[in-house]
Amino acid sequence: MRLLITGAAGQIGQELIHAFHARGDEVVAADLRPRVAGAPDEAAWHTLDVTDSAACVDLCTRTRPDAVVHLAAILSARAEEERETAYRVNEAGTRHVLEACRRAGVPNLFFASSIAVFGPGLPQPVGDDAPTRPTTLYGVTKVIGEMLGEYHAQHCGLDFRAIRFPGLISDAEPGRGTSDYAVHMFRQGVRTGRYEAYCRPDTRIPLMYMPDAVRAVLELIDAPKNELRRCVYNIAAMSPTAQELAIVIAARTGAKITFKPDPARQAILDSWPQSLDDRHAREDWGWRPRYDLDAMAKEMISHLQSPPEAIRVGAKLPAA
Ligand code: AKB
Repeated sequence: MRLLITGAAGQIGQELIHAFHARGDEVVAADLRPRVAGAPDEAAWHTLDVTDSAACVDLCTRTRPDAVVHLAAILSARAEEERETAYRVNEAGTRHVLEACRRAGVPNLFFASSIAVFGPGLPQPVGDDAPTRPTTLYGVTKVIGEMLGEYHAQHCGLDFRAIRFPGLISDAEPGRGTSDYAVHMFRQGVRTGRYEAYCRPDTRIPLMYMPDAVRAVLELIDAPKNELRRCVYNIAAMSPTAQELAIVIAARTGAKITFKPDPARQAILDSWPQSLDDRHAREDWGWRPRYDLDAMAKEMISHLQSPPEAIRVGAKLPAA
């Protein structure tokens, strides 16, 4: 299978390139940013600005992928500070990539959605069909992406599939999302022995370790179409409070993690679900997370404490 990944240099993209490559898929990586260190030599790297609709059509037409994996996006904290960029990349960019698929005859598109499609006040855990009334611009653009994808599925014959990702944890530098506090707790906790989190200790949002997220993408892309009852799926793994996460990290590293809430970022976190109901993903394509909080902490910390040339995060998955 040939896959074109937009936003390939981002937190998820970097890991997906390896995962697709490891199972023998051909990867066409596209990003505004230069080729990431460690990307397999075989992964062709293209400069792509998704705000340029002609460039999207041109790349899809030239590379003729079997599927596009559309990850390019401005994350939540940055989107509030750079609204114009968020409109162009998240809303127009997704529209351009969908239209490029239609015009180039690309039959499949995977879209990275987010827990951010949901807003405050929902009964927990939040199910797939809960109302999507986000209070962040990032969330609004993710809802638009989901709806545009479903429109293309209904009217243009596109096989559109999407996952609403929790806050993702990996050792890569996060890209100005609001769930980043969880990543920084690990990175700073291991590297400097201290971290001041910008949220309250009782903050609770859904989190997931990157190897589970990567496997979910592969499993949903591979799932037989006739077994999928919907295009867009919640997936869940764990929902610790920030304090619970800090305790687990401190117990393993001795790091001193403190809390100084930033009102703007706290408001975003408070608007998101505390936990997700992912029963449709479990029923339709057999989704199951493999990492709980302890398994994630053990592996993340050992990985961050290893020299850079050591194995990649999640290279060894625990048994199902
Ligand atoms: C963010 O914090 O913006 C993202 C997300 C939850 O989608 N990690």
